[in-house]
Amino acid sequence: MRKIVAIDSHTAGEPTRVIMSGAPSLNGATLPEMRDDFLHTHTKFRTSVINEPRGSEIIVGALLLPPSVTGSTASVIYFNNVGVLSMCGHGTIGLVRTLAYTGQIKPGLHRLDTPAGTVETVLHTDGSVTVRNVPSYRWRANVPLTLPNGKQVSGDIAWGGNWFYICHDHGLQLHLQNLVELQDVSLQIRRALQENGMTGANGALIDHVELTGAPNSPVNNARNFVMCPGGAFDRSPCGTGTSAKLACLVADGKLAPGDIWRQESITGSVFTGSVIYDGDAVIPSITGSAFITAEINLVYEAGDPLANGIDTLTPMC
Ligand code: PYC
Repeated sequence: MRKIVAIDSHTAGEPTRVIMSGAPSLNGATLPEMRDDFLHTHTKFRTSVINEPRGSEIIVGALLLPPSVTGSTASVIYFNNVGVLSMCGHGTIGLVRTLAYTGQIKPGLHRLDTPAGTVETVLHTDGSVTVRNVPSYRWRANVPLTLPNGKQVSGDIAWGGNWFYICHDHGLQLHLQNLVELQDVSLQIRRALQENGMTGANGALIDHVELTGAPNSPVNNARNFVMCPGGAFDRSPCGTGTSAKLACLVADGKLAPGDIWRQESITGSVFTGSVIYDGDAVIPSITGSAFITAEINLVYEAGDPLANGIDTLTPMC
């Protein structure tokens, strides 16, 4: 009987599962090489942790590894139901909170190495966490797209640690009552991006879609709905998505260093964001809170036909 020990948390509603023991050891001299080894060689481990019946497609997993850069606390590879993420904002807040919960870190500055680069995090004394993300930028502005259903939309293509198509003119109210329509239009956008060969820099796949709109609360600046690569929507405002949005606001002259941006999610939870410049680069900081939800032993009994998780993406028959 195999066991994997994990700690679950949620950051603004979006779950993170940090693997504490039972992870495979990875080959590779660099973090991107280890990420590739994890992606290509350890699919069953990934789906056994994330997919039903032990998980769900909304969970982001975090695999902790020794630091890659001197001075960092750890390296981390984020993963989900379809693969790996270069970076994950809500996951980083959840990971920092988890390391504090287990007594491995105290309030203060902690660097974490991710495949997208090293991020600086600050665990505040009230338990909230600020993530100074990787340099973020808008790659293309106002890119028009015709969806498979004939609808026309436009949006910005931007990097915030993952690639996003950020769409303003989707025509939908950003409310959970519209979930089916929001999911449908996001998935149509993703299909149209692929069918039209639209990518991020260096041909990178745009695997996140962010629909933006007015906030529900007057104290916030905007609301979003973020469709993640595996077809689940982000319950939080999405750390990398908010970073990509901040980069677009800077490019439009609508946000400057010193300004605070309050980003509301489709569930009403909030991240605050700000930017600094590092030369020409825009470095976003995202602040939010995470809460521990479970300390778990994932148990895999011999003979369990679903030990590797249900593959919800491939029809069984
Ligand atoms: O917070 O960056 C994020 C994120 C990416 C996918 C889900 N959450």
